Amino acid sequence: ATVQEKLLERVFDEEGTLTVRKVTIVGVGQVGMACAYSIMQQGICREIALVDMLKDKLQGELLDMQHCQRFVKHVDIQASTDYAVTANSNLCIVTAGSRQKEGESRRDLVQRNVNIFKGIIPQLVKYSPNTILMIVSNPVDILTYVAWKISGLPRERVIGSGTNLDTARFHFLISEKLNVAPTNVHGWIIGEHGDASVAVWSGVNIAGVNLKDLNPGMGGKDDPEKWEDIHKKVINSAYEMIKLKGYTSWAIGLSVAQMTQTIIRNQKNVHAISTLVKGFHGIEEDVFLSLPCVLGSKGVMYVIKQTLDENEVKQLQSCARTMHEIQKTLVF
Ligand code: 6V0
Repeated sequence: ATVQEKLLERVFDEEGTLTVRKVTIVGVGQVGMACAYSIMQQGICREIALVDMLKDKLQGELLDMQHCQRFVKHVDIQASTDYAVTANSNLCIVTAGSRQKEGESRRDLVQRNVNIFKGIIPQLVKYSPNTILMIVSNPVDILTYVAWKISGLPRERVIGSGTNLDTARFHFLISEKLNVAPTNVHGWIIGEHGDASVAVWSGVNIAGVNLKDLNPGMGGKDDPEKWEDIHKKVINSAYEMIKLKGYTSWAIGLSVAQMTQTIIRNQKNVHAISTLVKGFHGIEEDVFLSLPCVLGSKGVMYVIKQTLDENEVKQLQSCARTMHEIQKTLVF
């Protein structure tokens, strides 16, 4: 008998008896591993499956994650280039693909990453037909649309990480200017993750005090306090980090982990995520952009009908038209 047989008396066969909470992450680069690490560290699920096409990198990351297990709430980690490892995932997070080089915009990556998605998305759906897909690869809004089309999944189960991260950056910068903690800053960045994002200045508040009531010029060109610079910094932050450290990782990892927790635990928190926005704020195109959404274990439960001012609506509509034009040029 083996040591295991001498030590342990089997009471029942555990195969198939548990409802396992499982998350797959495709792409084990800087972003994928920051997501995996944050999700593991926070004990959000029971199983994590990692997929990439780089076998050695996968194996190295697997070992490193396994050696973490002594320090965290135990999570089973698997890694493979074969998508069979992802079977029965509740959530599949896609971070695979090219990232921006210095001077490139997110939109410059589009056809390259669409080609990669053609290989990935059908495999994920084949092994986990009931999964929610969360797209992180850029340009995230367009790729979420592409994933929705390729997957054939209902709209509520295909989301993009969207402006949840931009919103967190916004809260941080406002918190610095006011000397109030970021968690107590309320306000939203919606629309495109990236250059055309919309800051909803009309709703920014601390403890219910609307900041625009205190400074009606807030967010506009004629504001002596130049609050608009905060939104510019949010837009430029990825470019700045790419110039300084080559990529961005930790904050997107935590942003994805926060939304993963909402989904896995059916928490109904509101996040700014990329969802099908046709019909909202006068948008007529089949495009994905971020709006505040109530998330649960089946995906997007509700879209919040935010009160926006005329200028904010105009910006959203114009962004939707641009997205639609780009989508028309894509081959998939
Ligand atoms: P990276 O470090 O180059 O990692 C990308 C990974 O994808 C690599 O390990 C590749 O081997 C893998 N990969 C490529 N093609 C495939 C394929 N066909 N199948 C499986 N794996 C594949 O890039 P990084 O992790 O920095 O960025 C990944 C993506 O996330 C990029 O598109 C970024 O632009 C995007 N980001 C999105 C953010 C967001 O807020 N939505 C934030 C940061 C980066």
